[in-house]
Amino acid sequence: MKDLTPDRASLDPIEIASRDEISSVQLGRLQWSLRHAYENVPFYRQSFDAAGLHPDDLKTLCDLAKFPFTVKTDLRANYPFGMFAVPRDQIARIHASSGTTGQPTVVGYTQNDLENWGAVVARSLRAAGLRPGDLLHNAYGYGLFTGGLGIHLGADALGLTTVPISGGMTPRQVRLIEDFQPTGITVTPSYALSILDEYAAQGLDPRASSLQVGIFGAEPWTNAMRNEIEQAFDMHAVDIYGLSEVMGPGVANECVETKDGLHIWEDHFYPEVIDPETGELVAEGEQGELVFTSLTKEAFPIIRYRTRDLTRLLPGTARSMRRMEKVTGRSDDMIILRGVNVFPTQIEEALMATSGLAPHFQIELTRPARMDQMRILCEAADASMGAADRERSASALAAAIKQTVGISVSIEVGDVGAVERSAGKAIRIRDHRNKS
Ligand code: DLL
Repeated sequence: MKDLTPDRASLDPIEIASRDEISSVQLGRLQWSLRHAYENVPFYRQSFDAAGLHPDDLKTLCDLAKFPFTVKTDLRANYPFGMFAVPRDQIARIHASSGTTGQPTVVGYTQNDLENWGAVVARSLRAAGLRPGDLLHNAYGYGLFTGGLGIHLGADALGLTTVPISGGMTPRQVRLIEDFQPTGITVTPSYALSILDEYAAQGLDPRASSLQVGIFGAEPWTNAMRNEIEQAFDMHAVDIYGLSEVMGPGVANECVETKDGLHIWEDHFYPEVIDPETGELVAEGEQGELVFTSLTKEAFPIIRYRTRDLTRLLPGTARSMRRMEKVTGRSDDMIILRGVNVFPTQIEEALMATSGLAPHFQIELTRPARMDQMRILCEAADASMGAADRERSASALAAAIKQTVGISVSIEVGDVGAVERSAGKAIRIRDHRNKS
């Protein structure tokens, strides 16, 4: 793999500034952001007032911990535009979550917000090793989802040539990668695997492709999956994180030279990690739920938003800004199986370590005789695999899960294509427990 480390001179000075400089920028911006939210969004005025707090009470960064949290239901209760801090006619763009689990969450951006978003995504793409003039195959979905258009903004800001292909039509994805010769690809890790399958289906060698780096996010993925993708394509695989409520993609990104967790662009997003049970800040470096406060957003300031994502904060390495460890999963996706906490990423790790199986999987939960059961549907690595080999791989995977996670599960090794594919975020869990 080619060394893609960006020149130090090409970085934004703040990325490598001293911690004191970063904290001083954060404090000024945080005071502005709290005041802006309080003065322009009735929800924040009520929630601060109810807690007996005023934006002036924030004298140091640590004072933020006194302020109340914001959660997804607060955003839903203010559907559609109640959380906006500027008049609707100053909103340049609206995005929204799909709303499959209820009222969609609507977010808005002013023209300045779009510029800042472009700047942090450009920073992310540069950290991943892309430079002006590179060609980018952007296979995140375009539309209300922030992935496609968010990456696009950053690619424009960095000066890339963007192919806005969006998700889906997998044979065409492969054809255009082969014809246009991109340096980078932006896509969910699960859809990258579908593109990989399509390479095999077309009899093409992915290692011979022009791709030098893939920038994967929008869903949890493990270091085991990173190895799998890097080997398969002979390219770097780096992690990009973000969420619509805070901005979209580009809240944090891994650096290609270290791949040791994601640097949070702390001059725009202030991170905290809390104990999800008590809401208290955890000790430095401990795992917990990630909470974000926006520092520069005009249209949709967000104060102490509980992401539900579980991670820990680590000191800076390739940049001065702090890192977040690869997200283990969302607290919503944590399965409690007969008293044991299980994340789909743990199943992914065990699957990757088992030979004879493709990297696709889905977890099915049922409750036949009032006992929770987990079944993992996965696939034979190749169509010619016979019943005995499948049986062997299934037993090996069940044993690995028993050993690493501590639960007994049943495994079904289906044919190639048996696991449902998605062109965006994979659906990892099918929970039938209330129906069985
Ligand atoms: O998924 C934004 C995005 C687009 C990020 C493209 C990266 C690339 P939402 O649809 O609002 O926004 O979903 C946000 O996805 O709270 C996490 O649970 C999960 N997520 C996003 N990035 C990662 C990642 C976009 N790198 C939710 N690792 C977040 C693990 C991630 N989970």
